[in-house]
Amino acid sequence: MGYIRIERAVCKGCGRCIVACPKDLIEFSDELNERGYQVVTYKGSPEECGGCTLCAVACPDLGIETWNNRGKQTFETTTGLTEKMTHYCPGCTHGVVHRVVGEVLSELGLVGRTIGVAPVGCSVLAYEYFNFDMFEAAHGRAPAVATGAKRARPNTIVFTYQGDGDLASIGGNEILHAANRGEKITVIFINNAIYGMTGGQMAPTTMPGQKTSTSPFGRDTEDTGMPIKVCELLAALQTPAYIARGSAHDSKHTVRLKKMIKTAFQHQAEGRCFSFVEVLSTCPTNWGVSPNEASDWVADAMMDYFPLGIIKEPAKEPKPAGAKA
Ligand SMILES: Cc1ncc(C[n+]2csc(CCOP(=O)(O)OP(=O)(O)O)c2C)c(N)n1
Repeated sequence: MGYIRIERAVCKGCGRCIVACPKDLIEFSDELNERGYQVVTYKGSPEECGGCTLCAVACPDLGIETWNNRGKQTFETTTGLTEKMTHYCPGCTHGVVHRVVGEVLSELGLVGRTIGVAPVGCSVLAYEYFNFDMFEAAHGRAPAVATGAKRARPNTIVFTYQGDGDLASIGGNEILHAANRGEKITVIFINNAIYGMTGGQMAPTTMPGQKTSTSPFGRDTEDTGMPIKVCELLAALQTPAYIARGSAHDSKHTVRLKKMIKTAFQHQAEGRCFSFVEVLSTCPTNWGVSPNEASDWVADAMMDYFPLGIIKEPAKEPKPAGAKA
């Protein structure tokens, strides 16, 4: 029989796992945990869960492990992250992206060789959560710090983790030039359409009409222009090797996102320059909606304007004559 284990202590009651379960086997319990969150609980009979992992993939808080019908563990916590509980709000997908980056580097066997650069923004404490050597950069300056680290230690894997205020606003020039120089680094860009840490101000990626604390009547594109599509902007440069956009708003998209992040790090591990993955992410607190409404908003409002997929990749090498198609 399949099995899921829900870690009560870390559950923030966001309810993303409830929506993710294809068999509707998870619900809110009546209990609050030690931190005051209403925790979720398994409501099915033991044999109903097949251990499909979708609940665990949706969880931003490393709160769920799963086993399949043969008793094999299908989802376990990655060694790419520390065991520290994050400070993120319930349903914030920073936690999901942290986990995916940790899983990828762990699966590629690169944990011991990796240096991360944390930004200023909600993920300012990322150095507490990633199990790699980490730098903290000044706001927007992560690509410069990463450039120095990679050039000084070419055999390491260096990545930056940056929000849209950090990367596309104050750090807009930094990222453009790091990409154009072809720095052999990987950039993980969290696009949650807002400045999260400072109270929900408008970001360069805020959607037309989106209400924020500095655009209370909705973003007016007559005054502020259209949201910046950073992937497409960087893809116009000749140098970068790999540019992709994924989303962490639900489990299915997170599985695809993981492939993109893996490819990005593989390019760096194989010596190719500059790989970049943008992640459409949620900020339920500053958007003023529930975690699951936030996920729906990514799908309904953001994904049309910010299309998902591989935006730029190296040309495939031609197959040698006589090789099988
Ligand atoms: C030089 C400088 N300017 C401004 C700030 C204030 N500040 C801190 S975080 C932030 C924006 C964070 O938004 P984002 O990068 O989108 O990340 P999020 O918090 O949404 O994850 C700003 C403007 C700062 N810390 N330093």
